[in-house]
Amino acid sequence: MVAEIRVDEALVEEYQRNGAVLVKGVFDNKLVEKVRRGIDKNLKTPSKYGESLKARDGEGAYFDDYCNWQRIQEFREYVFESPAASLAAQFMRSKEVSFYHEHVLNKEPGTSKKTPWHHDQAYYPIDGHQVCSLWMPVDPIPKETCVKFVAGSHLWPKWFHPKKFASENNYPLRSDEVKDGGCSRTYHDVPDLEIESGKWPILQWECEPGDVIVFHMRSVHGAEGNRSSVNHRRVLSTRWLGDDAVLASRPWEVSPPITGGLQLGQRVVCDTFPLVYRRN
Ligand SMILES: O=C(O)CCC(=O)C(=O)O
Repeated sequence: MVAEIRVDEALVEEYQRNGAVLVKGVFDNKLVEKVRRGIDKNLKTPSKYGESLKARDGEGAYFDDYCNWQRIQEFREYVFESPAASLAAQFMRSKEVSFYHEHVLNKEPGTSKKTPWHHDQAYYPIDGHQVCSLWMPVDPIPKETCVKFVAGSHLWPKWFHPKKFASENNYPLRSDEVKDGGCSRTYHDVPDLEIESGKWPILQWECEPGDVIVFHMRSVHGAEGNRSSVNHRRVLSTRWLGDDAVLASRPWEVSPPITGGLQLGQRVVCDTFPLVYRRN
């Protein structure tokens, strides 16, 4: 059973306003240790989706993989027993919460490969506003290595093309979408240069194991590599969907490439995306 946790309403307001918020010390050491074990299993046995990226030969790798919760017990316990789903419900102001997937990210010591600026929701076949991720580090993260967010960007009217992390190129359009003239929504290039020029305020924090960053799936975010010569930067980022999340179409192959057999417009709750939490 999901553990309940009460969140300070001021933090919920901050999330709703900024699209990202740091919540200090929500997970105990036992849970952090469990998730660390799960991540280490995942690193040793990547799935077909796993990739290890390097900006240059001979340096640390940026590993990422996802959708392993069904085979990694520690992740299942985190999803179905920890306070994560209760947290997600309160931040999204949702009555129910389903689990979309988990994402493991590890930047080895001496990794210069960055996380490009992007927002997540365009990668996913999901429309709706009650959609968030919980970014949970299991290593201490100095501020300069932490994921960073463009404050308030989750409320921008624009949607952005997803980018391949490996090449940092936009996702190619599906051939049937090119033929049909694409989907009805216009997707823009992420305004990297304007973000880097300081046009908008950036949110970034120092984090400890036990902390979590809650962010909206349309919050534009990115991160530097890991300059430490000794410390890994291991993170479990879990994706959660609330009452208004429905299956949508995208003009590229969605990532992860799964839709759980749902029809467009259907609420995203099924065996593949299980309902984890319902507020009493
Ligand atoms: O940790 C990072 O560098 C990137 C995280 C990210 O993009 C995500 O969790 O959606």
